[in-house]
Amino acid sequence: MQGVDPAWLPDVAFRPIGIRRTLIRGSGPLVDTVHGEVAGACERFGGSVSRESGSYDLVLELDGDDGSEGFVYGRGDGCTTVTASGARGLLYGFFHVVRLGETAFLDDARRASYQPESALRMLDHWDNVAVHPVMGQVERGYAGGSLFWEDGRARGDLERVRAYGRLLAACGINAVAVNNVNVHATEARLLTDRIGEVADIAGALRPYGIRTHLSVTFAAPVVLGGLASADPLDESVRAWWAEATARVYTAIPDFGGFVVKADSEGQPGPFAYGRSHADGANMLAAALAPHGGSVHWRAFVYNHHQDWRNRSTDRARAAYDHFVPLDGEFADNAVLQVKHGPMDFQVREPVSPLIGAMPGTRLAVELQATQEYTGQQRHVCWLGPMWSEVLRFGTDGESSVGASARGGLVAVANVGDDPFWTGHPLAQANLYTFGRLAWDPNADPHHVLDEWIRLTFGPGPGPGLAAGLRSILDGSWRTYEKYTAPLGVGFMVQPGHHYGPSVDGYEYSPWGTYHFADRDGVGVDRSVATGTGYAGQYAKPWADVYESPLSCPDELLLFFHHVSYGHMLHSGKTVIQHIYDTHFEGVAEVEAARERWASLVDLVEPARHARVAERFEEQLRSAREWRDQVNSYFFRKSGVADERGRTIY
Ligand code: GCW
Repeated sequence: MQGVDPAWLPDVAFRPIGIRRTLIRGSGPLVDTVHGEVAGACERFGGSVSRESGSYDLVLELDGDDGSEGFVYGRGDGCTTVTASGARGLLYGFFHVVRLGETAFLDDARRASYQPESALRMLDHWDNVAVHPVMGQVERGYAGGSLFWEDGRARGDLERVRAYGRLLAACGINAVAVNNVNVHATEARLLTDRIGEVADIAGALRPYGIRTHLSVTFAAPVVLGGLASADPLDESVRAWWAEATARVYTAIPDFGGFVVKADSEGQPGPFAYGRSHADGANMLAAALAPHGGSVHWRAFVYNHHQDWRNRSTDRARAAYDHFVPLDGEFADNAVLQVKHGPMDFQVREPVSPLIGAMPGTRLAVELQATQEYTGQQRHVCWLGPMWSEVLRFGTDGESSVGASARGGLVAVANVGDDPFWTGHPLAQANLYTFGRLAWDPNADPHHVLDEWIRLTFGPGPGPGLAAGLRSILDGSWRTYEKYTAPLGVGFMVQPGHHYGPSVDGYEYSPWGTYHFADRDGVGVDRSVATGTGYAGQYAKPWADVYESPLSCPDELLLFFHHVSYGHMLHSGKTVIQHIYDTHFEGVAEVEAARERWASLVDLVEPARHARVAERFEEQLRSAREWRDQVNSYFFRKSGVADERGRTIY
């Protein structure tokens, strides 16, 4: 497609397959997709593809269709084989060969099977159909308009959506929710009279094994159905949902299900009727069950009308307090979707204590690929290491978050109609990494990054280019953390749009995101002994580790404790000196990354190079602003000078 970046699927990645003889066995729409891929590659590079037996270099075989997604890969007697017993498995096996490139046709390889760890690997789009007066087309979107919606309707030309589905399949994603969880009036109607538009999008994604999901408003029976109530236990309400859902399946037979944000930040929910969130979720689960769909019910429920003077209310506690008492009450096809941290996608948060605390509930863990709080795709911030830490975290010291996420892994999408997909071309690495980690939460994110570099800039990007990209991206999350809010305290952003520093931006706000800095110290006391009790929501050993400032890891200290500026960290620095040092270091690291990028000018195509170079200018400006605001704020509060005598504005 013209003008659209091929991202990790440049033509050249298909050359190793395109010059060879491929045999494809099996039938069905996804086999046709694979056939089309191989045929296209052969047209470009001269090889051949057939469905008859003979002598081949590559055999792609679908044997049965049991709905599984794994595949067996092997090579022997000069032939590479992929065998799958489910159609998606064949598709993923094909892209596995693409990823391997020439290697797939070299030495004999042991047969190995590949299986996704989690059955649902999903992207949630916070896209509005109509441009919202405050949030724009894509809420927290930093990559232009929506891929799906334009001028208040589904795009007529869905070629780009198809290309998107292809990119997603190539990194293992199998589900997409196509509209914002904040469901406004226009978007609400996607469920009913506008379902045809959703069906068109689903049609463009289906050839790549992607199921379509829809965010719906809990108030739909009232706002769309004209009923007097949306009470989940009211029979007429239940009947309305059952009918509406049946109509959705008539339009989209493989529809994935609903995503619901209820009783959260002003969205309607079951509380208005004195019902529990299990009642609400189960009503929708019942409507979806006959059709094989699921409801993704979000656990992001908290009081956003807080009084900052009331130190017993703690937003971090909210999800656990609301949902743990409901463990065991949710239907099998109700998935509780939990943000990975207890707050809201900050650069550093502890893992949500809810994950691991609801063994009788299917949980999905939600990450945020869109960089709302991590530089809004103007800053380089590769989130692979953060996500990997989260997914490998042992909630009770052993069982990992990745394993607890039986209901799937979800990320808020970071793409739009930008020619580079993600605004910042290097933010494509986040999308790719999410897909690969969702497939295998134990994968080494650095290998995933190398893979992304090799595919996107390769094959065989010169060692200089690969090393340069690695050095720019690898530590970029920690760099971002250094120049923004320190030691896990979070926020300190400008209210509303959340870009750029404002140390007290949310300090006296009803949203409940505080740092409590005064002239003696900073941080939120969330201990059981003297604070909000949040630390006690963890299983051991974490409840003990977080309870005391002596055992709490440095990077989370201010999330869990209010300490003096002179408090000594495990690193051997005082809190105040840590703040100064990291802020100077963070800016220096951005300067170095910008230089490194400049040095790659002859190795990267001009448009991509220029786009990233321009974003680096803004990142550096912004990092300096963060450094100066944070350092001067804490210098003024504490009165403690920088021991290295640097200028603090
Ligand atoms: O962090 C907040 C965002 C909102 C978002 C909300 C959520 C879709 O600022 O824009 O709303 O999270 O996750 O529901």
